[in-house]
Amino acid sequence: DNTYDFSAIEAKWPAVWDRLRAFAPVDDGSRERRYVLDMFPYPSGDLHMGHAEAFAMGDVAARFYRQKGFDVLHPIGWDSFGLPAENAAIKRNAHPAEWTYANIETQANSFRRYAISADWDRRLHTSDPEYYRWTQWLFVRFFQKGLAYRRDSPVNWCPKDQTVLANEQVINGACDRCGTMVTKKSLNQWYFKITDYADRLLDDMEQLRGHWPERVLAMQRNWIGRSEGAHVRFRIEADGDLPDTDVAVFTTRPDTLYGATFFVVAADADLALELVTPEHRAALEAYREQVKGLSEIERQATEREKTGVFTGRYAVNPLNGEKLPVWAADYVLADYGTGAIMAVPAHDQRDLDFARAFDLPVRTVVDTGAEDAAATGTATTGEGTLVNSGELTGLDKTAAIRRAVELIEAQGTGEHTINYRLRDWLLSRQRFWGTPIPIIHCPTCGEVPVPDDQLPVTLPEGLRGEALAPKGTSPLAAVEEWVNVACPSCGGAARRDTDTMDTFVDSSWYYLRFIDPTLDTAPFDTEAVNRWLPVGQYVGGVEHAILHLLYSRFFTKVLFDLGMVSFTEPFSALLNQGQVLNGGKAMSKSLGNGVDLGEQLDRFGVDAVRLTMVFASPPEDDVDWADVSPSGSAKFLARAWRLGGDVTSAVGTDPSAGDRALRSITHRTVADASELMEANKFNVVIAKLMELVNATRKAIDTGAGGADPAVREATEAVAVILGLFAPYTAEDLWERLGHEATVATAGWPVVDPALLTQDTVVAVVQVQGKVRDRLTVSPDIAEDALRELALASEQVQRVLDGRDVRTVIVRAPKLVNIVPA
Ligand code: ANZ
Ligand code: ZN
Repeated sequence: DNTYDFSAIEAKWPAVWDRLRAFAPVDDGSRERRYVLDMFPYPSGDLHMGHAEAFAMGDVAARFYRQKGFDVLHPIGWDSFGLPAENAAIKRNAHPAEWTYANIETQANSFRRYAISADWDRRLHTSDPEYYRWTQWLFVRFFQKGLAYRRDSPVNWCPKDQTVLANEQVINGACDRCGTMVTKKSLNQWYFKITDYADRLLDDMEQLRGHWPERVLAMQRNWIGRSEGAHVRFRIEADGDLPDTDVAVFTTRPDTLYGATFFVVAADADLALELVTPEHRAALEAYREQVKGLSEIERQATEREKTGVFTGRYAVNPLNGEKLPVWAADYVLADYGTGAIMAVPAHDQRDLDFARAFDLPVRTVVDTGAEDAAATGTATTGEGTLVNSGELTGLDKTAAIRRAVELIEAQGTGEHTINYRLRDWLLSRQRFWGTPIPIIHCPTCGEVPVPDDQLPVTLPEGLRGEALAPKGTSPLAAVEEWVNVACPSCGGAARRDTDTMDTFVDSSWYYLRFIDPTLDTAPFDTEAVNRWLPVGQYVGGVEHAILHLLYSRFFTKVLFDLGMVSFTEPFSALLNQGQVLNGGKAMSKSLGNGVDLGEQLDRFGVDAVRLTMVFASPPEDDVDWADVSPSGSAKFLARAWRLGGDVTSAVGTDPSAGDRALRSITHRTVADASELMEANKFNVVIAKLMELVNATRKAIDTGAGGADPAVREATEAVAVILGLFAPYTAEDLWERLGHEATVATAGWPVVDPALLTQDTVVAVVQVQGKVRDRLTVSPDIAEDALRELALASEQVQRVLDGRDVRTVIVRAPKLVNIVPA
């Protein structure tokens, strides 16, 4: 039967792949290892079009390296803790596990249907006690190393979700999940000391350059935000009962010290309250109330009108002894630098705006050639020569920075320093569906880690529905019999920590656990992990460009320091796939432009959808589903599959006697496809494959037919390359060619360099001046041969429609023009 029926093919092969365990690595050292990983999914329902794209890209890469002879590890698992499960449970009076594991089953089935070439034996879920036991174990290691600590601090608080949010979960002052405006609240929270690793997180990006998208590296760099500058201590003069005190500022421009005309402390910092004189206290307190409701982003917005209050105090400039009024304002942030600045309005726009709002002096100290800030309202920030600056006068900016630092260091009033925007990682969550923090609070011994042999600390049973609703304290705190325990150290009455971990902790090490998710003596085996990692190709969305990647990089470095892994970067190469749009817009409920993946698969078949995803654009670009043609893909697949029915030579026939032009195209395609795959140009590979299918079809119809061994060679190459994108069709084609399963490990065709030397050219075939066909031919094709090929063309025959030919003009190898009678 020569009818392509995708449903029949889809029904046939999964069982065979399972039986063969076709996608499990052998890990015996006989082949080079390659770890290809997609960012694991969150079980939020069934798979959607976004998953279909991302996982197609990762799978294409995994299948390619398998064909190239690598021992490929391509695992799949689920990031299965988190808020959506909890919210669903509250709504349905259920347990989060019910929703979570049901969704995982649904997704797993869809992944199987989608023919992801995963090693299913390595499946993991971060919400399994067998997994989170080791998340807890790792937390304890971090704690023992001084990298996990608690502190009281104002945190971003979502009043609706009743939970603490990390800075990055606050988008324009609102909660990133519910949109409620975020406020501040003081809580005792757990942090990871990621700031200790700021320099290494920056420096090690050198290893990633060229292998990660440049924009992701830039985002990481900005997030870490390293600034070089100085701490300069200003003496705040005594006032009445208030004694004098030193307050340091962080500045990147110590060269501008002579241009400082006032001094600002963050209004919300305790320091502001300490400094303020009794006379100005009431005004400050009122102002602080006003500041409370503002997000960090709003406070830093440059276009916002500057506000602030005078504290009544004066700071003394250590270089020139000048007295500067001390203000409290919201444009200075409490938790950046020292929370205090020297204001240099001539050369800093925010300071200038503030000076103009409160009529403070503006003094130019760097002559940049531009007009004075006082006159224009625009601060001058460029290079220039120092003026009005004592011993700095006459120096250029760079030299003046160096000299100013020398002067304050000599005085003992300051020093060179490096400041980071990066903050420690707040990991406490007052929610249920997460990894419990394995710490016991003992009134005598303090914070005591749960001993390793008592891990995991499992989530308490019996909580479901309403009991999980956010209250500001963790739902775990309500389960007294769970909370009250004996101190592991002194045996006295103690209490468990009731917070759970940010789910980013779970996902910071899952790629290590995939090496052996059943191991019950350690989170992973160091030797095995060192064999497989770093991940050779990581695939995922740019939405994870900062946090997940930064946290995973941090974890890897800590594990390196603990001697548990031998590498310092977890992901050697990163591919950010684009989004799937519909009508040029992201799919969304409100736009009503969602496309249901299951429905597309039913209609066009898995292979057609996969092929369409990959063919639509380079993997990094968005795919607009309104612009693509899954039915066109299905037609192509049928065309490729039908070649199998026409090949009549036996398996293993020596191709060397076959048609040289076709052989040349085959070998050229295989060679190009290999290079293009390594450069992640998957869509171009498909375009080349389409040409090869056309050339093969033409050879069957016009050459020696299906008996030509070159036709078999070409069709086998089609099956192998097609297998990267359309595994069902390729497998079936392979069987039609007389082979046994599976084409997935048949091996990449060997290229004969002798066949590459002869390039091909495209000959255009016209009928009465109109282009009707294009033929891929040898550049030294004879005029006769080209004439015959052109006349044999299906398209030409269709246009001629039985008419006689009057003249044929041949300009080999590029052009044929046919004029009918
Ligand atoms: C004096 C000065 C003069 C400054 C000048 C800049 C230009 P980056 O590069 O982002 O690190 N600053 C310091 N701490 C601050 C805080 N907590 N809130 C708001 N602004 C703060 O920025 C460093 C500069 O930002 C510092 O250098 C300081 O202003 C300000 F012509 O000091 B500068
Ligand atoms: Zn104790």
